[in-house]
Order: sequence, then C-alpha cells, then structure tokens
Amino acid sequence: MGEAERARLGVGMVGYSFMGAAHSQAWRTAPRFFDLPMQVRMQVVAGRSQTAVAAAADKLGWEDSTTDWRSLLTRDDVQLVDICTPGSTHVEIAVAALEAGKHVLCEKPLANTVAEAEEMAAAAARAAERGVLAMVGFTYRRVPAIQLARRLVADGRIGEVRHVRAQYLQDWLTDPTSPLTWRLDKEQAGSGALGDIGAHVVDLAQFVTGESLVGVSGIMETFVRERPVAASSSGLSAEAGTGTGPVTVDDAALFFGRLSGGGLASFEATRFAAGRKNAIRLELNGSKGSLAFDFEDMNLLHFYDDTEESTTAGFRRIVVTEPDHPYTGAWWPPGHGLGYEHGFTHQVVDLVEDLAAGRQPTPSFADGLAVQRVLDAVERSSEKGSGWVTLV
Ligand code: SOE
Repeated sequence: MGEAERARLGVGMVGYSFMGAAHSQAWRTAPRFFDLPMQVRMQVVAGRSQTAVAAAADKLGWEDSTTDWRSLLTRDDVQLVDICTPGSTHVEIAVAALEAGKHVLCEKPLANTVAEAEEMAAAAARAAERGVLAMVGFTYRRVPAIQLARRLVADGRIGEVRHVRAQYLQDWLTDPTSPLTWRLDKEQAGSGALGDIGAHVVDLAQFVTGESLVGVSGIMETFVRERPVAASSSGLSAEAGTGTGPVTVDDAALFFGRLSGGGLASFEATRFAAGRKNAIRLELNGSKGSLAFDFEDMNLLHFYDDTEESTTAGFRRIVVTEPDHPYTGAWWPPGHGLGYEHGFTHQVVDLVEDLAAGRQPTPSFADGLAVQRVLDAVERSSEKGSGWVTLV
C-alpha cells in the first residue's frame, strides 16, 4: 500500500520502564518487518520526571516527551494511547483516553480490581460504537508456537480438552533482600504473582482452548513479608534504601478450575521457583493427543498424536519457524528463532491491522475483564480456605 493511502497512527505512550521499552521496540520494529496498513508514528512518551522521560524518548525513539499524560488526550498527532504504567493507573488513563476519542493499548492485567476492569470494559464498549477501539496486552498470545497450539486445538487435532496444566515460574524474588518495587505493593499492583504472571497463564489457557473457566479454587502465599524499601528501581531490579516495609501482595498463587468444555485446569504462578527465569509452561491433554510448550524454549511446540500407531507414536518436536507458521514468514529463514520481544511486535501488527479494518482487536477489554474475574475468584477462594468460587 502506498504512503498516501495509509492513514496515520500517532502513538502516545505512558510509562517507559521495562514494558515501555518492550512496547517501544515493537512500535519501532513492526513497520520495518511487516507491511502495515497504517503509518505508525512514535509521537510522544509521557513520564513523571522531565529528565528521565526526555532521556527515555531519546533512547527508545520517541519524537517528543512530556510529564503530563493528559496532554496526549488533546494532541491531534496522537490517535492511540499505549498504557505501560502500574495497574493502579490503568482505569484513569484508559477511560480518559477512550472518552477523548483515542484508541487504547493497555498493559495487563487490565486493572487492579474487578470494579475498575468493569469500568474500563464499559468505556471500551461505548467507545467502540464511535469506532474507537481498545486492546489489552496479553502479549504471549502472539508467540508463534502459542498461535499454532490454538490452531491445532481448533482443528480438533487433540480432540476434546481434558486437562490444561499451566505454570508461570520466575525467580526474581528468591533473595529476601531484594527491595520492595511497585510490583510488591497491593496499592499499585493489585496483586502479586497472581495478577502479574498468573493473569498471563489464565489468558493463555482460555485463548488456546477457546474455552473459559467456570469456577476455581486457590491458595496464595507470601513467603517474605518484609523487605528493604527501594531507593530506586528500573524494571524488575532495584537499589535498596534505608529501612524495610511490608510486602502486601502474594509471592505465589496455586489454583485449579473447571473449563466450560468440561476439562480440568491447574495453574501455578510464582516468583520463587529458583532457576526458572521466565518459564511459561502449558500442557494440554485431549481425547486425541497432547500439546506442550515452555517459553524458555519458545520456538518449539511439542505435539503428541494419540491416533498414530502406538509402536511409533511419540511427542513430535515442532520447530515453529517455518514460513507458513504464524508471523514467522516476516522474519528469518527456518530455524533462526524468535525471542521475547517478538510477541510485542506481533501485538502491534495485529492491533494496527484491526484498527485499519475498523475491527475489534483481541484480547478486548471484555476479555481482560474476564481474566480479572478469575483473579478475583482465586483471591476470594484463598481467603475462604480454598473454597470453590463459581464464575459466570
Ligand atoms: C514481571 O514478572 C514481568 O515483567 C511481567 O510483568 C510481564 O508481564 C512478563 O512478560 C515478564 O515478567
């Protein structure tokens, strides 16, 4: 498509730390590797400190910077607001942006509470009537092997889903002297491992199966309840200041649930799995076969076809880098794998294509709200001694 025919998509991003950097590389890279139907402009980034946000703009490739995120809402050169800030700020920024007629991409989890997520989903539904669209950033959906897994499930290759086994394992908090960053503060993060990483595996389980959780039972724990306060932080790391403060979120959450198709699902989210850096493990067992994935080996999908002759049947290791695999044709020759950042890039590609077509991008804010309801149900279950909590 020629330059003149492509509508302009000016992006204003709020936040520029870990997620902001990941989103920036995606906005920068997507138009260079994919033929996008809109002209993406990295217009402006907003942050709290003038010097820091100006330096971030320079480093990450934004044309302008500001300390006032509200100024994005009145700028004619901004058509989309990308929210990369802690969960406590999502509702205010997203609702204001949608009401100002700006499309929104919002980092996960959608919000810190169900009430906030409901407000955001309602604002998104109203905005959609005016052609203003919103998406929540569950990026791991855009990993090629995950897309392939969903396709195989939808094509009936594993039959009826009996089990989903989902784990998100990290270890960046095993050191008890690791300081209190915002992710350990309920006011800012809403919850701990549950919302930060458990939200991803809830979304993945529902996305890959095409089903939803109808009830859950959970248990949560905070292993280290007091930590040094942070003098400064960047992404997941921080410098300790003087004194200590309470950890107000969970360090780990375990839960299980029933899927709408009748299958059973189990989940584990922890930042205390020593040696597991960013292991997202998803295994599905169906009436005709199984699928297994681990993000620490993200270019592979394991497929077991139970309809094959038993003497030669076995897990097949699919290297998901062929030109016909989802997204991979735009990148490198087969076998030259992709990494963490590509999920963010694919998210931009899909979002821009949907915006250009006037289509609702997925996951929508309604999908984000559905995940939020699961997180809330797990917390309520844990509070009442792991009792069953019904959803829907
Ligand atoms: C920290 O646990 C974190 O950065 C999450 O917040 C992200 O969503 C995940 O992609 C990586 O880990």
